[in-house]
Amino acid sequence: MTDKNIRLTSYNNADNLIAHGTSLQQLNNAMSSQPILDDWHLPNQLASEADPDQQTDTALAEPKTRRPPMYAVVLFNDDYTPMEFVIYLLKAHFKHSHEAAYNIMMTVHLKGKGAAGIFPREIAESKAAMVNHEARIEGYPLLCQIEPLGGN
Ligand code: TYC
Repeated sequence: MTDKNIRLTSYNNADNLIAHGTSLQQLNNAMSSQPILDDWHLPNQLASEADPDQQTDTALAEPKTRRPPMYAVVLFNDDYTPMEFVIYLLKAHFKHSHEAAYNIMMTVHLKGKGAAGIFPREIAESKAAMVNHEARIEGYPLLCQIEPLGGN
């Protein structure tokens, strides 16, 4: 691993991270403004910044498909919702493994907020509504909101 492979990222370019297949854990790291390691398989340079002589036809072509604007479904910490219930929600609504759910819950618990998943707007809205509804039914104050990723 060389210096060239290490890039600092911030929450503001989260859309760029997601577009390049970056994981939820990396988004959560970026959300708390921590440096992360990017995937060294990916180019370190945007096509638009590359030397024009080196650009390929593929890099210059218009993308044939458009990606929808993406939204993070964000959980907020509170002092009353049980940890086990948050882990249950992350497994049931976002299909996380027990370990991933535990890690996301602890991120929220320790840092105040954390992303449960990343989806197009309507799916993100529906997941947040279901999580809030289920929490209210159980009598817990858990708050779940959606946040546009950078570039929306
Ligand atoms: N802080 C809560 C507790 O200590 C746990 C918790 C985690 C609550 C995540 C909400 O979104 C949340 N029981």
